[in-house]
Amino acid sequence: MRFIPDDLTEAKLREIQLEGLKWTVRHAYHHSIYYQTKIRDSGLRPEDIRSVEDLERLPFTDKEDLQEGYPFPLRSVPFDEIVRIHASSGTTGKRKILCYTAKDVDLWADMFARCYELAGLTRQDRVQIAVGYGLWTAGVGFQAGCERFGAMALPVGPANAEMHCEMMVDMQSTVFCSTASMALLMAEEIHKRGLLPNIKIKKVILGAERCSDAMRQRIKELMGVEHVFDIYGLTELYGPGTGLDCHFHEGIHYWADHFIYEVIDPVSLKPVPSGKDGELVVTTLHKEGSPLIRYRTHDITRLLDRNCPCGILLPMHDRILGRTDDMFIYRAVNIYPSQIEHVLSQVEGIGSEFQIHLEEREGGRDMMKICVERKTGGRKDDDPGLTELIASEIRHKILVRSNVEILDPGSLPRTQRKSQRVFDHRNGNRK
Ligand code: DLL
Repeated sequence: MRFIPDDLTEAKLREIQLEGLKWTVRHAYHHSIYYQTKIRDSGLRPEDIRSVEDLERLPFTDKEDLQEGYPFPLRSVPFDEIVRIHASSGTTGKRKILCYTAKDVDLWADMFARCYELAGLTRQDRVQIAVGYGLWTAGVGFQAGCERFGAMALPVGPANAEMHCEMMVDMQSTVFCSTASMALLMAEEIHKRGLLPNIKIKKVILGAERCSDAMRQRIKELMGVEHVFDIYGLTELYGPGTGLDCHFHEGIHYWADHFIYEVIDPVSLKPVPSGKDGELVVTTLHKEGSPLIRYRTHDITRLLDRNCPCGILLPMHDRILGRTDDMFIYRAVNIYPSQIEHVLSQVEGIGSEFQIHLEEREGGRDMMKICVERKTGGRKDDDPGLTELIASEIRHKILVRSNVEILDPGSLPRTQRKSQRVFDHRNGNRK
């Protein structure tokens, strides 16, 4: 192992976490007015942090805190130590801007290199990077990690399918990195063009959005790849590369020697035990530019309390199951898109793409329409049966009525970015 530590023990990890936590609280308190005020208001001083358990006494940080301090929220170093900024678009309000010191950028590349190592790459691999460059952390994250690891980076970025196909064939790329939506788009394109015999992609690394099992399976089949790896990350926490599932695909290993993950109940804000779903909260241990103290990601997952057969001592969390702010209310029922996705993924005869449309009918009654595609090669005559089956499954498993529309394969939009699943056309979108 070159990047993944192989000498970690639980005791050593706890020692690293305690030192890192103490350092982060001291650093943030003494260099950021924002953090100083927040920590002081909670009645704490940095010296009060004596064990990892004291983390729970610290106040949370949330996305609003990043907007209030715009344009340099959470900044904890002088400007002359900042070598780069990144931003995530954010659907409402101002962008979230995060600053990085030279050490942050360096550490992020090391962490990302662990992902490539965990995915079993070698320096012979050719890594085609199909995510966006620029203010978004994605492109530069995948690239810096690849260069640090020592494989060949092909920084194609979010180019069109034509260009990606050409590069795959000419450069004989072996690894493809993108969002889940882009990987599906490319897999279908390769299939349509009959390019499978001419390409050498063996591994796909995807993230930035949820990817259903059905979607993963389709990508595997159409691209002829051995493994599809799930990579997690968010702008606030460096960017992509904060964890990846190994080839056993039992969960996402994360770098607990660089950050502490807690999972909390988003209502009571109390930590939930391992294995139970909740909102992921992150505290960094070595981040200088914009450290995070109990930052609420709003991503839903669970910590996994088991050892992975791969033998790596870094702990795991489950795939991201959704976001607390993805939830919508339909006829007084709280629904996450991932619940609909789960029902759909168990229905034979349909594709992996779907859209949920919420409409307000005359008389004020809400209606939910679920659009899905017939499986490639499926028969139109089967549509009425499929419609009935899906509506009935939704009724039984989610306890709501819905209309289902079966579309021709490939008719829902494929995007190079993150796919939008829910379209709420109702007045004042009920959340
Ligand atoms: O999406 C960073 C990234 C780029 C990760 C490319 C992986 C690959 P943001 O734009 O700040 O950063 O969005 C972060 O995306 O809070 C999750 O809701 C979602 N997300 C990221 N990775 C995954 C994943 C990047 N593997 C937000 N599965 C996060 C599900 C994911 N959702």
